Amino acid sequence: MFDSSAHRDAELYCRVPCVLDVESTHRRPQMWWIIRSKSGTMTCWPDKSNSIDGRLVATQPDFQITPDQEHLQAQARDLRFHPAVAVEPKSLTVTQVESYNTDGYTKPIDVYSNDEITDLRNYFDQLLEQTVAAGGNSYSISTAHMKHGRVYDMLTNSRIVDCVADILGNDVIAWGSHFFCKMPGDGKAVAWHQDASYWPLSPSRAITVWLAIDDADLENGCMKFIAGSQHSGHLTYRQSDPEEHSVLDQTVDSPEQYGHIVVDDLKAGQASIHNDLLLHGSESNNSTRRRCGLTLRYAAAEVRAEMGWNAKGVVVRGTDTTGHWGNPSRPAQD
Ligand SMILES: O=C(O)CCC(=O)C(=O)O
Repeated sequence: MFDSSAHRDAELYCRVPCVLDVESTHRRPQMWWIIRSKSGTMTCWPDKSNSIDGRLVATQPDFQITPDQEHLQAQARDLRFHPAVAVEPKSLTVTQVESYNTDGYTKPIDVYSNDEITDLRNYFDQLLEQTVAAGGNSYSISTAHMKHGRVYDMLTNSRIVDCVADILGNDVIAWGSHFFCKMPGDGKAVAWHQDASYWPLSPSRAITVWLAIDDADLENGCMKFIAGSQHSGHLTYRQSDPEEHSVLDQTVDSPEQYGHIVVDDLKAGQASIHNDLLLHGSESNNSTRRRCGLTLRYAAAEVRAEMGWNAKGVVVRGTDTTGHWGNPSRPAQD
């Protein structure tokens, strides 16, 4: 028997719990979900499930933050820049849409008031404390909208989705939420990279809203963009060296050959939006102030996701006519 409240559109899936012998890859055998979507796509994801009285009780799928390159390379992906579609944007200004198309990002966007972001910061402080107590760290809170109702609320906030729809069009999927929280002096950087290079998504009609939970500036390691680099396609990268202390594992060298550096400094409650092919990164936090940002990821509904990532996508605007995305409901717990 299988219990799960993880998916609102339960009829979209055929769920088959099974144990696969993956000893050949030197990993423990574990429980997987094999999922068949309405459109017939078969996907498979590892599941951190508990077995209670012989029943499987779903907790959460274990999506990798940096998926296996072999799997990614096996997928035919269309990694070209797709400009914003809105001729008459409703929330962004025409200038902001134009700057997104030219430079690959737009900033700053005022999202939360001082009171609202203070409340959200207090929430995050508690979440971080619980995460660390459970053995995680300040970078490990990922796919958080499938576990925490308050993160789901931020991801689906109509003020944010309105801006996203001005870029991606009327049918929008919200599929990712990951805190990048640099503690003072933790030494962690994010090497220059393109998000699309990590994601099993095609075509590359996906963007990130980077929401500042704390003030972010050069001193505490805010993001930097290479303006216009989204026009250069999928760039050559190498595996990051351990000395780079990067949170992720890809590094694109000599970034300034693709454009000039722009500092993404933001006040808490503000956000920036960047394209999935835009080259970006951040240096370590050498200040005494924390720098936490919540990355909220969106895609146009026409985008196809592999490696089971379609399970994460919430339909936040318009429709998903092919039923590709899982459309998980709001988790009950904060
Ligand atoms: O927060 C950072 O410093 C990096 C975030 C990032 O790489 C991203 O949004 O993809």
